[in-house]
Amino acid sequence: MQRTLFFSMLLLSANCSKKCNSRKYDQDSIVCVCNADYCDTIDPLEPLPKGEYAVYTSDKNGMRFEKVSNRFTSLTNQKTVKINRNNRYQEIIGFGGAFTDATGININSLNAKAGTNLLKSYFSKEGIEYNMGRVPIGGTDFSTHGYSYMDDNESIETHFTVRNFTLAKEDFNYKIPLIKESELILGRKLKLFASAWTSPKAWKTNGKYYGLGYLRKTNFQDWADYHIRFLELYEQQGLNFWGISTGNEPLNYLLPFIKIPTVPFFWNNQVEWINEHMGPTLRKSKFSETKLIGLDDQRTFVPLLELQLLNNVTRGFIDGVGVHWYMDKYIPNSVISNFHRKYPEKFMFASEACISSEPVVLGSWDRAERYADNIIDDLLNFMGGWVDWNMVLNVKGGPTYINNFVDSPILVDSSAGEFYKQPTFYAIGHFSKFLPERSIHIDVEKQRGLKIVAFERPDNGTAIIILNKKIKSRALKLADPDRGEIILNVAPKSVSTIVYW
Ligand SMILES: *[C@@H]1O[C@H](CO)[C@@H](O)[C@H](O)[C@H]1NC(C)=O
Ligand SMILES: *[C@@H]1O[C@H](CO)[C@@H](O)[C@H](O)[C@H]1NC(C)=O
Ligand SMILES: CC(=O)N[C@H]1CO[C@H](CO)[C@@H](O)[C@@H]1O
Ligand SMILES: CC(=O)N[C@H]1CO[C@H](CO)[C@@H](O)[C@@H]1O
Repeated sequence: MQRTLFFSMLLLSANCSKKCNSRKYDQDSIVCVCNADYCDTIDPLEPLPKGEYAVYTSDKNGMRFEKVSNRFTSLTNQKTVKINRNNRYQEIIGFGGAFTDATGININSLNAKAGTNLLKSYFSKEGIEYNMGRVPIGGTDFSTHGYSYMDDNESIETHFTVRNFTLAKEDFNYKIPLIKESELILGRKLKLFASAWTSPKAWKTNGKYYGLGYLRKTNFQDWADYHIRFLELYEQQGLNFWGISTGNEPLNYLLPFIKIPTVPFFWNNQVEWINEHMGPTLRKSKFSETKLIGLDDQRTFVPLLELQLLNNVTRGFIDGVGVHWYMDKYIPNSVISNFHRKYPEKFMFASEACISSEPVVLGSWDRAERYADNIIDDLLNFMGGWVDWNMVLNVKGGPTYINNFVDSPILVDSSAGEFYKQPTFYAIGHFSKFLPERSIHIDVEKQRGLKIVAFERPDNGTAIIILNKKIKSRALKLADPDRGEIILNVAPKSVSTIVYW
């Protein structure tokens, strides 16, 4: 081996991983087709000997995590892009997706072996190693009908009671078993966080799951108790939550045509609910360590969150912030970096993202670029993670009972017994696989025409992710003063991850 190394600087990896079974539809790139018998894998990541690095590349032309190993060359005085691990920023919280009803329904529509291949793609060491999962508290728009956990008796009982609160069949069919299987595949607990879409209808002034119907003040405490009961019943199933949010997109009602189930809150009444109900109830419960995640809504509304945190009691209860990506192109990154400067003690992460308002397409590299671009922007601006929306949908982008069809990194065609790993799956994988929890963002010099972000891993490895949106390849020299130089040709229209120890 040493001799080979001596004669050839280029080491091609021992090829045990299974290649992408690619298929081209009408888009600019491909999907990787999986079924019960076959699914592409990545070799588990092992620390490399000092002096070596590996580059994994996915691109528009169809490379998927293609690995090339090489050796550092000695430092020169030539123009290089410098890595500086003395400048250290935020820690990684994690990467993941949501265990919606739609996710579960689609996984269950495959046979067990194919379903396991799918979960392995997300959670195993041969997959992209998600460590986080978002769990809706009750139904969302990606359910087959609207529901809460106290529907049956809402006309006779308008306050929370333990006896009248029951988990839904969806929890037992689509969420709990799949979360457990995912944890088995991951080999440890997932970092789960819960978000509620809607309360029981009877607690809202319009009697509906959606629209401009406020939560009645007389039900504010019920709504807090309802959240705690959810945590208790999931704990009885062996599932514990790292975090719980103050509610999914409470400002959805501002868009009058949207029928997404919502508990509308304006910033000031949400402060009252947090300070007098949710905050104290959570902290006094056995789940006092569970993180309370504020906002759980668009970047647009970060200024409203700042208004909330002017209140010291609220500031004391809110541990961190979940941000949704849907309006990001209209709101500059400085909104989140400024928030970090004002509230450095609050962690931040992207708690929801997906390609929405456009039909599902199979194999769009453009969408992969949108994912990678946004993830890098977030990581460069103090965010500690990125959690996708539905982990799995059908090829129409559902089921969704309000016909809010969207795209997903994995789509299932159950009639063919297949699922398709979209370019977006690999885009997020270039981060999730290589940036374990507690990796620390370090400095790397900006490069015109490229997006680049670097991290030091908890095992002292270094991971650098590069997005090239240009149609030309790009020669690049990276200098790590502790290691040497990396000479690289960044493929056109690609995402690459460089790792070394
Ligand atoms: C909040 O705390 C800060 C710092 O301790 C203090 O200066 C400020 O007066 C407090 N504000 C309120 C509303 O209590
Ligand atoms: C990483 O480096 C630090 C400082 O050099 C050392 O103390 C620590 O043991 C290393 N950790 C691992 C996992 O190698
Ligand atoms: C079916 C059921 O458990 N109903 C209960 C709802 O809560 C009220 C008040 O605690 C009880 O009286 C009902 O029996
Ligand atoms: C879900 C639930 O608690 N349903 C109950 C509603 O109330 C009726 C009548 O008291 C019960 O029979 C249901 O079990």
